[in-house]
Amino acid sequence: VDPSLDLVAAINQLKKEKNAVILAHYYQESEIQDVADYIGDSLGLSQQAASTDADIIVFAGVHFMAETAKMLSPSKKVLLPDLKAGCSLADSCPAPVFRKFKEKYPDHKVVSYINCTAELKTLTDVCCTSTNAKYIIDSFPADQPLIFAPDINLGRWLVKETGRDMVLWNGSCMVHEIFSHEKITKLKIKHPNAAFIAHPECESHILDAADHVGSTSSLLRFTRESKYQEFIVATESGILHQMIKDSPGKTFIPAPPNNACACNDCPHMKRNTMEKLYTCMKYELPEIHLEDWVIEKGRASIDRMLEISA
Ligand code: CIZ
Ligand code: SF4
Repeated sequence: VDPSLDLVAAINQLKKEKNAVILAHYYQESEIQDVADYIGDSLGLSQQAASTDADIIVFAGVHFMAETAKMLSPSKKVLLPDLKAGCSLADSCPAPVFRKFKEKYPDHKVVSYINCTAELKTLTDVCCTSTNAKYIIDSFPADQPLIFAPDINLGRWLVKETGRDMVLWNGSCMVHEIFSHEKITKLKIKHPNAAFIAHPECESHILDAADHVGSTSSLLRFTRESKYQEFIVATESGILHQMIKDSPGKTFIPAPPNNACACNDCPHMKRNTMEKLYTCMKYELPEIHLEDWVIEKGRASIDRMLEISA
């Protein structure tokens, strides 16, 4: 890419020319969020993907999210700026291994967090997100045994919140499982008036210390609506961009991980760059392809989620 090219202008031009829509996750770098048509968490973006009348969906996020967009809009071209933008959580539950695991529990229904591969969705009865997970679980009769996949931290939190025992798959997110309890405790002492907020993909000892636990959009709403002026935020640091935009007078401190970094970025999300966004729109590559049976079977689990939470 010519370094003198105005990427923002060029991307906006391509959007118009090709009737393309850019959906960006809150964990994308700020510049990408600012050029996007919609910014959201995985639930909000999949709803946008289902309802858009654009010809091309450019998904600035990770692979499983672009797959979900393709399942919901199979006739559209779905592009992902970097095909290697994967997800440690989705990767922690390979469908062939899960299929064998599931065979041990023939009476169980499967609820899967939407952060999983398209193929895992074909083995799932109902998908959920962290926003609607409690509601989805409660929609099953109390005597219906359930398997929850793939995130064990979210699963444990849901067992606690719903009072319902579930068989849990042992997967996790590399970003949310490395927050340092010790460094967070020190930060809380230094900022006694700050609210500590966390995403339920964090480990239970982190969640136990939180003033508010919620999905990406719930955390954003909490920072906007609560009376607190200062927040320590235990989730991917990309979300701070919208928090600061929504509440310019408030202070946001990213919770530190167990390494030398001051904040916690998802390396998969950050594979997408403005340059890659531009070239992907220009050449309409790389494109997401899914087999018809995967679209059909996987989509049923998302449709059930959207029906139940409507
Ligand atoms: O960790 C993630 O990738 C999350 C929380 C995604 C989402 O938007 O639900
Ligand atoms: Fe996957 Fe975690 Fe990155 Fe989200 S933050 S895309 S769950 S690795």
